[in-house]
Amino acid sequence: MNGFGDTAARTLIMGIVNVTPDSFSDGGRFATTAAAIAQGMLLASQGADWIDVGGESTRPGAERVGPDVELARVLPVVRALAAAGIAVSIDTLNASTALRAVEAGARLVNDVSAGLADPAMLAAVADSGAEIALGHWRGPSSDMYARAQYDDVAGDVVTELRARADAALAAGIDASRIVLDPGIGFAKDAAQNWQVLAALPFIVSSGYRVLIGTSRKKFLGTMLGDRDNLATRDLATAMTSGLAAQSGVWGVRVHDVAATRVALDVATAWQSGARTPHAKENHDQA
Ligand code: PMM
Repeated sequence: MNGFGDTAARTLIMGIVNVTPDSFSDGGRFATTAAAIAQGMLLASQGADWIDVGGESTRPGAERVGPDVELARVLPVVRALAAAGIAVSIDTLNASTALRAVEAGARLVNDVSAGLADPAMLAAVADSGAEIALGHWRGPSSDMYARAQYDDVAGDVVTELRARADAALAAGIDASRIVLDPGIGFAKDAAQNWQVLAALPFIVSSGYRVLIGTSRKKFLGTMLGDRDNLATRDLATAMTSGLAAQSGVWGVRVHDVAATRVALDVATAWQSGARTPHAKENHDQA
C-alpha cells in the first residue's frame, strides 16, 4: 500500500469520549471522570482501535473553556485509558494540553485546527514524538459558517490541508506521523460536506492517512428531516463510515462504535470478495 505512516489493512475506529459536564448526566468532577473512563473502556471492548478524549466542545457555536479546565477534565481519563493499554488520542486545540496528555500516555494529538488555533502546537507535537491529526479549519466554531466560501470545496480543502501538512513537516513532524482530516462540519454547509465525502478517494490519493468524522453531525439530521433522531443519526453515521472505508480512509471517528464496527466489517468482507477471482465455474454453481 502506498502512503505515509501506519497504513493498516482495514479502516480503524476512533471512539469518541467527550469529557464535558453536559456529556454525562450524573455531573460532578469525579462522577464525570469515572463515567468517561468507563465509556472509553466500553468503546474499546466494542471494537474501537483508538479512544479520542476531548475536554472542550468544538461544536458549532460552542464557547471555549480555559486550558486549565480542559486539562483537569481530560488528564485522569487519558492516564487511566492509556494505562489499560488503549491507544489514546487527545482532541485539543491547546499545545499545553496536548503535551501533558502525551506525557500521560496519549499517542496522537487530534487538533481540528491543524495548529492554527495555537501557534505553539506543531513544535510541541514535533518534540513529543506523538502522531498528529490535522483538521481542515478556517476559524473558531462560533462563526465558522461565515467562512464556508469555496471555489471547489474538495480541491480547496486538499490545498489548505497540504499547506498545514507542509507546516507540520517544517516543524519537524515526519509525514509518517501525520493524518489529514477534511473537517466535516467545520466551515462547511450540508451540501459541501457531501461534496467532501464524495471526494474522499481524491483526498486519500494525497498519500497521507485520512481520518473522517461524520458522527451524529447536523448535516445528517438535515438529510433525515422528520426521521431525525439519535438512532437514525447513528445508522447514517455507520453508513457514511462504511462508505468512507470503501474510499480508503485510515480511520473514522464515531460515538457509536458497535454499529460502526458492523459497517466496517461489511466493508472489509466486501473488499475481500472483490479480491477473490470470480471464476466462471463459481458463477455456474451459484
Ligand atoms: N469533529 C468534532 C470534534 N473533533 N476531530 C476530528 N479529527 N474530526 C472531526 O470531524 C471532529 C473532531 C466535533 O464533533 P463532536 O462534538 O461530536 O465530538
